Amino acid sequence: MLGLVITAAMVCAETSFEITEHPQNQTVAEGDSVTFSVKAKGESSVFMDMVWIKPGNFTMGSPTNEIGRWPDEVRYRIDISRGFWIGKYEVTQALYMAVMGTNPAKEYGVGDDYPVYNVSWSDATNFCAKLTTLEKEAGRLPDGYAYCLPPEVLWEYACRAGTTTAFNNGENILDEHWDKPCPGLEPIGWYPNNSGETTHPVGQKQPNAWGLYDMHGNVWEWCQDWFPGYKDKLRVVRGGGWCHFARYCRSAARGSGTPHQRDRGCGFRVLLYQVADSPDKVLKEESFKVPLSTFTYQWKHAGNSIKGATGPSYTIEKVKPKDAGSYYVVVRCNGRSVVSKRAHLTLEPEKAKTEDPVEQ
Ligand SMILES: [Ca+2]
Repeated sequence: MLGLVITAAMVCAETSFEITEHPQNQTVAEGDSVTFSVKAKGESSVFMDMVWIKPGNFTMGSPTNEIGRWPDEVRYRIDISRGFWIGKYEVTQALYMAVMGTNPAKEYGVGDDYPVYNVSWSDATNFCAKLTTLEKEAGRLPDGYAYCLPPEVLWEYACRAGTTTAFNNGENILDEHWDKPCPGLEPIGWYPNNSGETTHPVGQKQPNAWGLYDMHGNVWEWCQDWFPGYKDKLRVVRGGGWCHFARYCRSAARGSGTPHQRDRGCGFRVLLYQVADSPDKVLKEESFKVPLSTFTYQWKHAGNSIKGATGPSYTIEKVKPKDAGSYYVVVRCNGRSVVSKRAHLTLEPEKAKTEDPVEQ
């Protein structure tokens, strides 16, 4: 029930905004500079929750007596020397829409707080890059930090949260008939025996000890890595999903997909890390919310997009005759857009040269 409450508070994709000041008509002389500007006001409450994961060490992979294991789950002792932030939830459709302006999910659960799926590894990394850019532009992300997909070693460290069992609640698979219900997985994950063949809103099952939801099941999660032995061909996915039995949902289980494959059962969660040492020490919180309500602008002249004119104002340094005409801007926020009124730029007729001597 706690999960349900948090989910409801977390994702509310109500976006309502309006343009409060439209660009104004202007009349200038050739060679002058002119600026059009717009003001948009509104509210959006799409947030992304990030959780701090402390440095430490753990054993990656599974013990040889774990029921359901595959031979590639070789055990390694791993030291994690630097902490990082990871998404508390899988990236939801509202978050994806807020950043990318589209929602590729259909048929297998559609709604703001459902996890996004039908996204390729490339889509997911593009999301991370764009989110990094937006957050830097908004002044919320210091230099030296970036969003990315989790390397699988960090994914498994965060998933296990100190556990060494098949699932992060201390439970294991007890039945080698892989299609049978798994009581240990039931309270923490959506998998074929309880999913009803669809995804579910994030955060409804119990979190792990570090507060992360849906690390087992719901949607598979893309990781950064190439699948071992398949460099340049397959990327790693982790955690299993609503359409794969309990065996695939174990902490150590590893799946794969081609980088351009879009699958109904695969989404992702983001990781925020320090790319390089940075003088900024802004990010110290144990957890924080990223408000994804950034306005984006695209100015247009005579109906065509003006390259690079993507701010709340647009300046022409030296007006030429070809610049005359109508201007407007398309303002977007969380996938919704509003078009401003048109403003006309008119050139003054050439001034009379009164300073010239009058010829007799
Ligand atoms: Ca998942």
